[in-house]
Amino acid sequence: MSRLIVVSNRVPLPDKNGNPPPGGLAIALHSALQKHNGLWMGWSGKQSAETYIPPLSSQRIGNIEYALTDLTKKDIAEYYNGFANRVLWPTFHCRLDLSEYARSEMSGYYRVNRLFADLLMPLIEPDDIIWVHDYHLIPLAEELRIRGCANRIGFFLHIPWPPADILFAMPVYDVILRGLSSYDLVGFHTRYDLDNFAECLRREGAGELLGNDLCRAYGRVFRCGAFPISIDTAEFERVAGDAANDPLVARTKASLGGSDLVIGVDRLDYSKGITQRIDAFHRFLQMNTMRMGRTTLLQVTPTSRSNVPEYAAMQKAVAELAGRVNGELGTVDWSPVRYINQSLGRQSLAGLYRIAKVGLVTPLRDGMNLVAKEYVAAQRPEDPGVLILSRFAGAARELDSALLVNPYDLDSMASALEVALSMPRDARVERWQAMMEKLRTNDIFHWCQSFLDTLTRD
Ligand code: ADQ
Repeated sequence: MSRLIVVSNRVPLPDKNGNPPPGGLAIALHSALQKHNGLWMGWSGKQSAETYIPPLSSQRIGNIEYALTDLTKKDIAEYYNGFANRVLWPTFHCRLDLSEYARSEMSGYYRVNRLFADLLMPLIEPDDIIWVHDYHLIPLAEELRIRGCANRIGFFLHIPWPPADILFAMPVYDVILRGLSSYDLVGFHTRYDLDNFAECLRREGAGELLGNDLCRAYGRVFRCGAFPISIDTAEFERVAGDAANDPLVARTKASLGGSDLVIGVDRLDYSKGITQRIDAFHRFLQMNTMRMGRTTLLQVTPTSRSNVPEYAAMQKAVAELAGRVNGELGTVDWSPVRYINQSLGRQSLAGLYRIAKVGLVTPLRDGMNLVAKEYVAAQRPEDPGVLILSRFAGAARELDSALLVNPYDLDSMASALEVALSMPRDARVERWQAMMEKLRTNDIFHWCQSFLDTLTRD
């Protein structure tokens, strides 16, 4: 394969020793870029002076060149906090009630995509393969084509693709839909997302799937496919195995004094169903009073996108709810919910997954959900915990040996918690093995390679 160019909103730069930041996606893309003398372009995360954008800042680390651009305050407000995170994110997660469309933000979104195309164009060589990531950059291929780019360009959507009636409620949905037809490969996490995309094209009278992964839309033929993203399974298993002596894990275990741990780990985001989860845990305790004082929900939730008003409101709502449950059911020596807003290191995280009897992963809607996969990979093979997983996470398509629940149905989640905590070891091992087999085959490297193989296939 020729040189690979990856374009994403943010670029996970390696540390001063050249090691990529932890996290399967960053590691897999870095390894693909290393192999192909790659280039990774994106936003630096910095705000430039009011109107002036300096040229790309480039640095080479190992075999990889990183090309970063700053954005103006207006760009960040309109493109990132605006159209991407207040229109596309809620709409694609079926939260039309939270979608705040404004024309200025849409034009900011396109302005930044044009800026990316202008900055990237001079760096592209004829045989380069370009891989664009996620909802921030849907129009990029179209902008590159307008500038004469004839290279192979692939796109991967990390969030779900919504059903047609939801997409069509978004003003300018047609421009977004058409933008995808400029790619040579459009990848989704699951077949459901791909079917939703095809249904949008069909209802719009704009195109159809042709079979053999091919799609015809807006006068172009391109490939489409489902590529379920995954984790670095072997590495996660190894880290979890070494985590017993991690000080945070040891202290947490000691502080539980033998009571059962249920764990939830998510960015603070309304798509993750955190308030419904705490409500379900509350109901579980009310329904199973013998579990009072003997079960703790640890909810680890770093804040995210705090400049978007819905996220600030949510932070308040979750903290209040956790406080209310603790006030109502807690005792001097036991708090039912431990709620923290911190990011944890990989080893601590893996170790906490391992000591938790239940992984409670209940998003209202999620493209994939890597926490579910990490929880499974971190378990002790001879005595694994139980994964309770939302049907509306892309991960549920593969991890169907989890206890699958509807996150809108508090009673079913509460019942699943009791089933999980009282599940015999043989049943836990059987469910875990079935899931682990899939994770060992479909790890993040497999995901990366299969996307690139499909993109470069004739
Ligand atoms: P996210 O919405 O961020 O990703 P997810 O897939 O669960 O959701 O990934 C979160 C990652 O952050 C996991 O690797 C997790 O370990 C880490 N993380 C979360 N809380 C943490 C904490 N407190 N400390 C340390 N690490 C923490 C988007 C989509 C998903 C899709 C991914 C990848 O929304 O559906 O699975 O991209 O495509």
